[in-house]
Amino acid sequence: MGTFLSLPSQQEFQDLAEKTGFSLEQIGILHRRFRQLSHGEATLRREDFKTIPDLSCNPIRSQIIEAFFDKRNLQRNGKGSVQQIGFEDFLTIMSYFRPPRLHMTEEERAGMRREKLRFLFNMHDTDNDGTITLEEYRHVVEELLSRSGALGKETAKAIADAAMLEVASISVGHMEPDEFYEGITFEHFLKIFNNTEIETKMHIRFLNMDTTTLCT
Ligand SMILES: [Ca+2]
Repeated sequence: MGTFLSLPSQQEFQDLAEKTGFSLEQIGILHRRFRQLSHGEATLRREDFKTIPDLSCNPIRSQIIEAFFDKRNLQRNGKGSVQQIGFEDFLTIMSYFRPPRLHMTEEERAGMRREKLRFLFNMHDTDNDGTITLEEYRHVVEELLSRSGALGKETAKAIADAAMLEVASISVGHMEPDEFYEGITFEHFLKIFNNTEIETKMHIRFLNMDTTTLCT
């Protein structure tokens, strides 16, 4: 038996709001969601995420679940992952999916954007070495495409390779034919998403408590 999850005090609610940028009301909703997922216990494990209907339809579900346990995203020291997360950890991860507030300064918006991109980057850089290699990238593309069922593994591989080549040319400019592209660094990653308004696009249908949702 784990520890039972208690309702945070008013003061704890305030502190969490300040730390994560969520409103008190949002924290209340997320707390209920957390409690539902953990079955009333104080921590969440990977298995608990497997019951989320919206997530079960997501082709990159295993990467999303892993992201919740990734020390880099939890802003803890060291690399690797943890076995279970508490409510504050949960809020920390959920805050990466928060849309930008109205009246944000340019600087705040840029900071938020960078954090979100860092989160996405970590999701792809599965071995924590600071580079998204062709192998890692291919893995994601294959998972995304395998859902459609129409494409074979070889085709998915070819699409990933072609996309990576394009990424390489955006990141480093002209490459000689014998030059080897080692992979996407975070700086490259920022360049690639330069024209994408990621801060409004990155969200997750995660608050949906409806358990009747079916995969489409
Ligand atoms: Ca890597």
